[in-house]
Parts: sequence; C-alpha cells; structure tokens
Amino acid sequence: TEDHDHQPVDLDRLRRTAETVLRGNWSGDHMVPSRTLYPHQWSWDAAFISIGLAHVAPDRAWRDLRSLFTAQWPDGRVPHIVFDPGVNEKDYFPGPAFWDVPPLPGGPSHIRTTGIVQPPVHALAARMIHRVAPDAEELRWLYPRLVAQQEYLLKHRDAGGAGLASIVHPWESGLDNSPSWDDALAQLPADVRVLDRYQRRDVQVSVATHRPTNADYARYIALAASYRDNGYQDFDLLERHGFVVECPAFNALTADAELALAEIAAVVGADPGPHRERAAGITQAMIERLYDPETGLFHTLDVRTGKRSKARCVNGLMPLILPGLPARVAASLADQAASARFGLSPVPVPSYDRTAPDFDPLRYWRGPVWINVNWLLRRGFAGHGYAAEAEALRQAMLSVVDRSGCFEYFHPTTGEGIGTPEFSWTAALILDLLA
Ligand code: 9YW
Repeated sequence: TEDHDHQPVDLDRLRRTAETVLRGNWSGDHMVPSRTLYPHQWSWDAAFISIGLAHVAPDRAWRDLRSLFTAQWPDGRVPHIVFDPGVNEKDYFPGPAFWDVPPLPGGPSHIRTTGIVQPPVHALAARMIHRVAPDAEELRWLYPRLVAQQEYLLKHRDAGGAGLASIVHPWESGLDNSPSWDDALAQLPADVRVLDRYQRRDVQVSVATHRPTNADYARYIALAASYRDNGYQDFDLLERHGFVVECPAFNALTADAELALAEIAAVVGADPGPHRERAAGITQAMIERLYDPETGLFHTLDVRTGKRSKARCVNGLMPLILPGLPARVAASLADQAASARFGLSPVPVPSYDRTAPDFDPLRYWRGPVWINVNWLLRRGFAGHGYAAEAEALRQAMLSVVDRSGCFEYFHPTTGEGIGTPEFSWTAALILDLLA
C-alpha cells in the first residue's frame, strides 16, 4: 500500500507533465484523448480538454471546439466522435465504416462522424475559455451552434415527455459500462457472435479485465447498429429502440449548459432569460424523476420500463453542479459523496459505490476513479458552499495524478494509474486545478 497523506505534491513538475501530455496529443486542429487508444476527436473530451488548454494554449482551446462544431449535424447533434481521415480504419473500432454516416449536407465532404452524442459540456467550456482568454468573435460563432445542440437534446431526445434528454446508447453518457445501465441492458440479448464479425480494438491496446465485458460489448454494437439502421432518427424511440434512458449526469450537464449559455448570451447580445428558465425546468424535472430521497442520490431512469435503477453511481452525485438544487438535496449529495460509499480523499471519488458487492476496482466505469467527474464534483461542492470538501477533492486529484501520472483512470484504493497513460482530459483538468 502507499502512503497517500504525507507526500507533498510537486506543483511545477505536475504542471510540466500535464503540458507535455497536451503537446504530444495535439493533432493539427484538435486534441486526441490518447494517441494509442483513442486516435480521433471525442466530443466531451474536447470540452474538458479545452478548459485546461485555455490556460496554456488558448488558440488551441478555441480551435478544438471549432473543429468539433464544424462536424455538427444539421439537426443540431454534435457527434461523439469526429474521425480523423488520416487515421487507419483498423486503428479504432467502431470506425467510420461501421457508423456509415452520410457526408454532412453542405459540409466538408471529408468529415466523417458517429451518429450518437455525448454530454454537452461545451457551453461550459466556451464560457470558461472566454474568462481566461476572452474572444467575443469565437463566442459569436459558437453561440448559435451551442443553442442548436441544446435544442436537439431537449426536443428530439425528450422521449419521456418530461423535458429531460434521453440517451440511446451507454456510450452517449461517457460512462460506458457504468452499473447505471445494467438493468436496461439486461433486457437486451447479448449475442457475442457479433464479435466474430467485428474485432474489438480496445482489448488489443488495453488490458481486457480493465475494459467492458464481451457481453456488454456485443450489446453496445447491436444498439449502435440498430440506431444506425433506423437512420439515426429519434421519433418513436420508445417503440423503435432498445435503450432509452435518462441519466442524471447527462441532464445535469444539459441544465448547466443552459446556465453557461445565459452568460454567453449576455456577451453576444442575446436574451439570457430563456436559458435560465430552461435550466430551472430541467433541474425541477430531474428532482421529480431521478432523485430518490431514500438513497439521497439521483439514479438513471429507464424510460421504456419507467423503472429507476437502484445502482449508486457517480452520475448520481453529478447534479451537485446545479446551483438551483434545493439545499436539502445538495446536502444529501454532499453527504453521500463524503460517505464510505464514495469518499473524497485520500483518493478521489470512485465511479461506483465502494460497498457494492460488484464494485470492481479495475473495470473502467465500475469502480475506478476518473478525473473529469471529480473535477465537476469539485465545482459542485464549491458552488454550494462546501469549501472544505471542494479543497479536499482538489488535493486528492492533484495528489493521485502527481504520484501516478496523467492516466485515464485510477485504482480507487491504491491510486495506481490504469488504462492509457497520457490521457488528455486528466492533463487538461489538472492544469485547470493548478491555475
Ligand atoms: C470509447 C474517449 C472516450 C471517453 C469516454 C470513455 C471512453 C470509449 O473513452 O469511451 O471507445 O469511446 O468512456 O467517456 O469520451 O476518451
């Protein structure tokens, strides 16, 4: 075991390490999450990355967002991956041939994307970059695109009819194999023969026991293929699609995006009022549908069955980022985050309840610590006046990355680095914490 508490963090070394990772992962007009594992541009990665990049290379921060939004679909959706045409098809699966998205009408013909989305962290990123490196012109370019992104989520994806956005694939949450999706996925057949036709790439470049299982992967492929074969359309989702779920983190980030848009609107001369109203409406609907006073946490809702998952996962803490959360709800989230189930230090908050029988310290979003959700949670604590918790979490993040490096995720007990070693959002968000 390691001594967590008594090693002072070498801030200069940490900053240099993080900057080196970001220099190495820049690819001309965008950042890759990782050279080996993720050689294209990912949507919510770009948001987190640009927040940190703003402190050291603001031009690149704006550029990363601009590249991503250049690939936005006419219906407003921002694809979860923008493929780099220079990367070999065999270097990532599922690649552009699998997704088979027609070229954007009127857009550059070389742009290939997936057809699913990720959490909308980009308005927050734009607002934060603008604070560090003000650029009203970039904001004016982004604003209508960010608004269209929100409209896509809140109109096309409101399958439950309550004003929340549903996701149609676990990958859309960014928390791929979180136990949050187990109940919904259990209703789908897991035909692993699909993996005879498609080669998993992730288990070739990473350790299989740290990645989603084959049964889960088979379901991921089947769900993506089903959405694709329905033409990436969102009408009648409940009848046509096997996975329609409301995630508390995704919706908290959607509401948070409206608050960021209200601030951006003020800069670009638009009306902030409707954005604030939408944020309040989403927050209210989340409390009614996703909050369980008994667990003191938010949970995912399977819109097809009307059932809320009982799993206690990190996405259930994420609504703490919302300033409009009633104080009693914020207090219960803060309690849970600091409890034995999660715990803020010496290692940051894990992705899943440490006391759950199926807690797995190595397998991706089923136990390991991820910096992006902890960075969000730190903001949530600070926003609700929990200054000591915010600082404890910040120190825990700096310490684990200082000891282990800018890994993709970390062992929730030892703090050992797992996954890919030079991971962009870890580096970027550390730079933000150091700023
Ligand atoms: C994948 C790129 C992505 C992240 C997700 C994370 C993982 C696997 O990597 O997804 O192949 O897309 O779960 O949050 O955006 O870093």
